[in-house]
Amino acid sequence: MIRDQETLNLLLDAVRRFVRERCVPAEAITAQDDAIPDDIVAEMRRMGLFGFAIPAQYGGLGLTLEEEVLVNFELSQCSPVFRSIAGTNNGIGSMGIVIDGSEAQKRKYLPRLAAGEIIGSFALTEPGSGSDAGALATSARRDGDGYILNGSKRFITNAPEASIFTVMARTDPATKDASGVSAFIVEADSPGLSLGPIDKKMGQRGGHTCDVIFDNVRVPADNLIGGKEGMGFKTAMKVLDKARLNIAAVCVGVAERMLQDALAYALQRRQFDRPVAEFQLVQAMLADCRTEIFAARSMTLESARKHDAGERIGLEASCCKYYASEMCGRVADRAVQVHGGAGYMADYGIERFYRDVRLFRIYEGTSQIQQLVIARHMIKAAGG
Ligand code: COS
Repeated sequence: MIRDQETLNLLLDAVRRFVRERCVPAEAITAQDDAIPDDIVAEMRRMGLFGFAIPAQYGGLGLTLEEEVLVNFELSQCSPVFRSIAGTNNGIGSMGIVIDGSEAQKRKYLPRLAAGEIIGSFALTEPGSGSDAGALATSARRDGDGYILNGSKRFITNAPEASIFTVMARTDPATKDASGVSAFIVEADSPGLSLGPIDKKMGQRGGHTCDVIFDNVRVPADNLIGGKEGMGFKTAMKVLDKARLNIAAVCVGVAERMLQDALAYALQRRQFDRPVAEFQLVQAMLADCRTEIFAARSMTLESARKHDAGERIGLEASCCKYYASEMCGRVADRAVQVHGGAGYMADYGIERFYRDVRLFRIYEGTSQIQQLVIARHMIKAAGG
């Protein structure tokens, strides 16, 4: 749903300019230093980009999902780490509180997340549980007016920068599945909470992940999301439904950028006395990219509209995340191919995108988990 086209157009124009003028020129230095320049992060804060998905009454821009997806199409037409630094505040690092948090939790944390004063992070994955998220082992034992958390979380995006974590932990030790899991807001400076070294990754330099370790970390009962035990896995899944649609939007944005780079190169690079764009085998690769991006863009927008109309989009979010991330991988591969030898060389930047986008098929649910979710929806709807 688009509420005010004119205001939205102003925002999209501002994001487009910011990406073209500020982020694209800083891509190489960000990858080289493994850090986004501070002035770019500060500008993102000023533009409200840390809280565009957070409701307006808590200091965010309060975009609808369709508007959010449109912003992500634009914001992702550069190295994906620029979106990623604000991505957790708009998504998995805040949405548990937005969707299931109490009024007091919302008032306490959301305004600072929306302003980008603090970074929020989502701690679900563990050394022993990834795809089987419901089997997590981090424990939260009730102790007086609080809980004591023990365990560790793995590959946590923005953990080194985070001030708060949404942590899924098991409050019912008698269970081994999703039913005994609760979600907590845990402040990063809580005694007993420590971070592992920053992970060395294939790509996405400038964005950081690491382990988060809980050693008898005391969390006040007020920080149990929604105030009810046993709801944490469902909170996590609801957060992921929305997050997966946004990852699809990110895939569309990055793919669009890679295609623009491939087309520009094909028009400028000459072989056999003509631009390589004139060769039909190169044209086929460009056309396949354009067609697949169009498809992913359309399905993402349609699903966002469905969500804004009040319908559940678990099935659609998985379809979009699955298709768009696989599409993005194919576009990256073709974009490298169109660049020929230059595609393999770091100076041209396309090989960096090729490495960066590999993550999309893995995080926030692998392609195989999306397939499983899609099929389960189909079987359930058929009464199976
Ligand atoms: N919204 C609301 N509730 C949901 C839900 C959703 N999208 N998905 C599942 N639930 C509910 C189910 O309805 C079920 O509730 P009941 O017991 O009351 O019926 C409960 O949650 C457990 O669901 P389910 O039995 O389907 O859980 P499974 O353990 O079989 O796990 C998968 C389901 C595999 C889909 C889940 O673990 C998953 O998404 N794994 C991937 C995790 C992931 O994306 N990790 C990435 C890292 S986080 S960035």
